Amino acid sequence: MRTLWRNGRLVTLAGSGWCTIERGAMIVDGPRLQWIGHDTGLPRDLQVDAEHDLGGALVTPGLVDCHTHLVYGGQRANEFEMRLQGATYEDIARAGGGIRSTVAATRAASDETLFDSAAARARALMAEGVTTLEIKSGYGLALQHEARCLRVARRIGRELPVSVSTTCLAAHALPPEFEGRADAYIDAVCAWLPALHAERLVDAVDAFCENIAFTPAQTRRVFDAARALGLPVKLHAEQLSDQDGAALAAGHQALSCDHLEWLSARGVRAMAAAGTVAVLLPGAFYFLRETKLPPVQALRDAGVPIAIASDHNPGSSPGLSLLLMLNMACTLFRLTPEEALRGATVNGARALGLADRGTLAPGKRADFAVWALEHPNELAYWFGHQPCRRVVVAGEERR
Ligand code: DI6
Ligand code: FE
Repeated sequence: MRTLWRNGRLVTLAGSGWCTIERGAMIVDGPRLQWIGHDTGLPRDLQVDAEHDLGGALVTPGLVDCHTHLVYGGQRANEFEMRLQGATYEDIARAGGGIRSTVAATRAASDETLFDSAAARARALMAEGVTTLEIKSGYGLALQHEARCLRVARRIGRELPVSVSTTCLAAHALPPEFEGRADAYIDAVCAWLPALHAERLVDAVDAFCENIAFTPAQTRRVFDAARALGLPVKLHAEQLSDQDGAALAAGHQALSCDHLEWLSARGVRAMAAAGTVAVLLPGAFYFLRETKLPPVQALRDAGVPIAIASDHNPGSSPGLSLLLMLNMACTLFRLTPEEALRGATVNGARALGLADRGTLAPGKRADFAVWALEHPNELAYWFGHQPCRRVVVAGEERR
């Protein structure tokens, strides 16, 4: 099936700057972009099965949300209220709430409930032009429950018109049955990975390296187990304190380090040397009322690619709008609108190890969004506004 899309304002992001083609056309062959250029440059003898006039509308690559915790039971509005009364995120976690309370609700939920709630969240993200979505486990914390959550994530990718990458985050928190035995829990996580990998449930392995979670030494063991299976790693690093996690992750050729408010100059250098993407998560920064900003200028100076994601989760970022994250990346972290859009397209894809998407160029996946906007800087400008009009995933228009 060959389709022609013509008369669009195409923001390709394929070079430096926005790379806009006015009155642009794309020839889509099956799931891929075959040709992109000016309408006037289309081959004269072109034969296509279908043709769409975009009416001058703005088109960008489909959005990539490269960090979500979409599969979980329950919600934590009670903890939001506790924090409003003065408790901190760390206090609540140390008292057995936080991630552990979501683990209890997730274990108690049926597969169907987990799927239905996660699919509804995925649809909310997709409505704003998301065509690729990463989904982490990390609220099961037992082999059977981590596997269940990863199967739900895979099912979302099968049943919804969105491409899903899965990440095993079994090293997210210590489950109650391992209280006081964190090293034994890490042994267990390392032992689960081969089975999860054999079932093809894992595209990458993540961990939470933090004083309320796992130490760098424990994180290293999880990474060694992942790399032994050939799985790429990523890390929740330097969110609440500097654990030197980014340098550890970069030493394992991590695809990304995520959060990074407390990232040191040493961490920046290590990430630059390894080509690791910095995934900034303004939703969690905002919702936890953090004040320490990630070192954006140091990342730019070192040439570390910056991605932006929703970090959707019930504890620190219960939001379902990637466009709001673009706005917050600009207002809170002072990214430019172009950096923000690159963060949710080409650099988000890179954080997932996906080189086949994130720009509009021949050979890339035909994933794109059509917007009721004049200029791409508006994607980071409006908030609480839904300007996405059409979405194409792997060449097929989403209905
Ligand atoms: N950092 C986060 O922001 C999420 N996980 C993590 O390691 C929060 C998870 C939660 O509070 O449920
Ligand atoms: Fe997270």
